[in-house]
Amino acid sequence: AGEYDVELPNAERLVDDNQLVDDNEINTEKSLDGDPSAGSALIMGQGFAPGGISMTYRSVVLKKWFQAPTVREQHGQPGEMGKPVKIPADMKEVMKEKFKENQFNLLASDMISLNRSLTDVRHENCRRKHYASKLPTTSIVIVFHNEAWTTLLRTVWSVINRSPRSLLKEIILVDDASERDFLGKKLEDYVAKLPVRTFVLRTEKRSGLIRARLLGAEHVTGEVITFLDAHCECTEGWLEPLLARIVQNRRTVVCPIIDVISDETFEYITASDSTWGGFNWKLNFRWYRVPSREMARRNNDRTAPLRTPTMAGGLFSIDKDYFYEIGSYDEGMDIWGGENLEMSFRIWQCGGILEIIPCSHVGHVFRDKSPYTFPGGVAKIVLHNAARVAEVWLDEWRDFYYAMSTGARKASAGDVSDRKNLRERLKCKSFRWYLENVYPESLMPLDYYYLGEIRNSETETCLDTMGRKYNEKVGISYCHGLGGNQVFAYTKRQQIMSDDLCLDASSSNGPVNMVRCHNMGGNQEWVYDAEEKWIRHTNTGQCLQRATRDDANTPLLRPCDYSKGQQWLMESKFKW
Ligand code: LR7
Ligand code: MN
Repeated sequence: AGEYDVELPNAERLVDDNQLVDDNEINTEKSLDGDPSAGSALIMGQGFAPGGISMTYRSVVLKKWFQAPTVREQHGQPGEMGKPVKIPADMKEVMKEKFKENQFNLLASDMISLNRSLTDVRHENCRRKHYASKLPTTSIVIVFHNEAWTTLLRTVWSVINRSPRSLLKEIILVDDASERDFLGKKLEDYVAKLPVRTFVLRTEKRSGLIRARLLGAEHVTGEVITFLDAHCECTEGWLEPLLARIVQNRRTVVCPIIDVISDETFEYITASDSTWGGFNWKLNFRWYRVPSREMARRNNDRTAPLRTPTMAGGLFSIDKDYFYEIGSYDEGMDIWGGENLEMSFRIWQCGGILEIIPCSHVGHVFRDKSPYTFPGGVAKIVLHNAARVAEVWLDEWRDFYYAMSTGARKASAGDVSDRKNLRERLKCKSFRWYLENVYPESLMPLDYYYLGEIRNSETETCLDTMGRKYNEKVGISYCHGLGGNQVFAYTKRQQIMSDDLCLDASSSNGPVNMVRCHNMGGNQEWVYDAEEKWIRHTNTGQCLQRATRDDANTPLLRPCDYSKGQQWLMESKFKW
């Protein structure tokens, strides 16, 4: 309808099944506004954390569980209220050295209080919301490998300081074979003194974040498991809306908005509330703008839960029993990567719901590079994990993934029979169902005529993205038959696309550019005439023609003239 030319046959049904309780129905209590410090008692950080934390008892108007401590600003301390830390000029060298340890500014992190204050970043309507009076308890599971002391403990303190104590069952730290002394006994002694039960588990050998989380989950005694990365900061009111959503439907898996803690300055930067999770042909997780279809479903209420096709992976809450019912994690995945998409597809395809809860904000230190080793090689591990996702969940759309690189085609998925059995046992729906109902905007097109190289019949040259980026000209080069930059899909929407780029022309004599696919036809609509072998641009009526001069490696738009240079073959029907 309108923006998307695919039908959403089941979209209505989904809404009916799952909108069990409207937020407004339970949003009847008095506003929280008022004196937040009324009745507050100051408890010190028990001698091991700088600064004071104030525990506020607002029990007159509030439910028992709403005893979230609040953190006061500690004037003069770096980074308070989420502000950026400035490193003095004479410490820049030390800073650079320390950066390498974790791929973030460790010096800055070390300067900030473990209890640093943050601003309340929620939308103001969120602050007025009240949630069900009985919320489940949760255990926090944080896995880490060689994490820095201050980021790890600031994560822990932010949980302690900003979660209603009665909802917080315990904090479980899982050390995935770290090689840093301070993460040994020193850490155990430290957490033993925390005001919330906290303990450290250790994987015997490096097992990767997936299996480390599975170990943590086994020790959870709360009703809900909440996973966090080891370099997060939870903000005011982060937990209640997550748990409240699970109460409404225990098959809902919920993520906070993941705000950005700068890897350079540790500034707390609020992320957009209009992005959701998607993925590209390479099976990389990516943030994309929420389409208006989903905004409309939420009645344009920016505080309403947002159905997301995928999650980033590190920060989410899930009913503990449901976590196991739905197949926890794929134990065949190593170190890092893939598990976030695997779980996202599994949740949706097997009857669950995946949401971002905009009233819940948690910061995360985003880094450019991974700081730790990938035993056996990054590519091998990441491609292995991704292949498992493709094999188990993607059905025929796995071709898009394999088309993108020889590496992907060569990597082994290992034995996936257990996961396929799981999919059978849970009677999960097809990837087609997922594309139709959850993610019609996906870069993997629901319906397509062709996936493969597009060859000029005169010259044995193929359309080629040349690895170029947005808004650059599409190229043409010798057909190598290896996929990658020479793989295009010709879709039912009449796009010629490569991953997130679509061939696009805005004037009748070219050039032909690669522009982000907008799924709205226009300059991105091409008609392939299988008889004449023309690729005709609808808006201009012109035909795609190979480069006329040998040195020009970009195809042109010209009046259709039956010449061989305008004949294109879409024949090598994908088969790698
Ligand atoms: O071998 C390992 N063992 C571990 O315990 C490797 C990692 N880890 C720990 C690590 O110390 C950290 O606490 O696992 C956690 C996640 O690792 P990161 O921080 O290196 O991952 P990331 O933040 O770069 O990556 C995102 O994608 C990952 C895919 O496997 C995981 O799902 C991460 O949890 C996830 N992080 C987030 O979702 C936060 C937002 C990032 C985005 C987008
Ligand atoms: Mn992380």
